[in-house]
Amino acid sequence: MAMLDHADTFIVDVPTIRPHVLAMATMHAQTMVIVRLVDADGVDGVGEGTTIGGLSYGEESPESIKSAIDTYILPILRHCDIACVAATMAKVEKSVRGNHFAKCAVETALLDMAGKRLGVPVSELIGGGRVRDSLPVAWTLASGDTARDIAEGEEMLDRRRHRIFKLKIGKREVRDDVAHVGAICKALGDRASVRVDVNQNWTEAQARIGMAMLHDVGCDLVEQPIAGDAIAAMARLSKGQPIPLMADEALNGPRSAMRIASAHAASVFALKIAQSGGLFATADVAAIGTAAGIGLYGGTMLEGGVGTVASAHVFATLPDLAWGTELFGPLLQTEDILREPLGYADFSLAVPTGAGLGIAFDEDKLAFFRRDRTSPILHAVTAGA
Ligand code: MUC
Ligand code: MG
Repeated sequence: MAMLDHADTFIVDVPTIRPHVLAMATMHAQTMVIVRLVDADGVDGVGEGTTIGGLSYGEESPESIKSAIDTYILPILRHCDIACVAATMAKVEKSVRGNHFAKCAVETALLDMAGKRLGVPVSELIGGGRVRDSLPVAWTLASGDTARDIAEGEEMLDRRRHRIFKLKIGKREVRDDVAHVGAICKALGDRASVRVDVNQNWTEAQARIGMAMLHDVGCDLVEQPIAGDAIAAMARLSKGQPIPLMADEALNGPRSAMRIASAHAASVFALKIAQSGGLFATADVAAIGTAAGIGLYGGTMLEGGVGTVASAHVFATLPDLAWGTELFGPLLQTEDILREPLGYADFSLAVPTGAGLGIAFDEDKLAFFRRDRTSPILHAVTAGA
């Protein structure tokens, strides 16, 4: 039995290492919502709810995530045995509709606490348990400039950090975007897998032409080319195109996974813990995908260390992760808010082995980057920033 003693929910803004140009927004910073729960025995757990570009990606903003947690979810937790994570989240589900990002942050914190109490990593509490200790990691080339993207890709290959690259397209004319992708495919050759994410910005007609052209220039995968709710059109494109279509924005948990699988509307699922509504729901989405013969890919909302590691614990339970992952979020930020940065080497991310999430904050940096900070501290940050 464990009762909630106190909680802190706060917003953290950290600059990105370069502008990150997406079809719907250009990011200069990433904003994370962090929730920290402490039970009556002093066991604590942390979770993260992070989206991209304010309200330009999805229906929850950082501010609404914090408000949903503080106003509606925490009062429910105060009446639960929070050691029982699934039962607690089922109670939350009864009173809070939608708000998947907020629920994911809270469920992550509860699982972190549960893992610490039991002395096991979170990956052992999901699905059938952990089956891998490292995950292949893609990098997104999205500087907005082809030559700079090629140089960045070369650098990542040289450093053996990434050999899967996702290009963000959909902002320019289809032909211009394809020329950009073709130039990068040509430069990197068979040393890398090059994929694109259109973030819903094409019409079906544009996608029909664009996907055929992308296949011809050597692109391996097209993520969410058209609107996520256009399931019938996604099915037509999946059937008619030689290049695989990956569902991202279309996936919002197990029910949407079932709809997409039944309609044959995608051949790959981008699994995202926040979009799915939590770690348990992500495992369910993965199970539906696997049962339907759909390939799995570990997606990201460009979370910082907490959300990235929570995702890694889920993806570490998947025996078949044919398309790898893109858990590079912390590397896009100028500062890591974790005491021990995550281990990226040999094109992979090492999944922490400690109890719970297996991570701890750098409290000084956290205090500095909190939006509600009260004092302008920090030697550690000002020196290298
Ligand atoms: C998305 O739409 O998949 C993931 C990587 C990246 O650069 O943006 C995201 C969001
Ligand atoms: Mg995407």
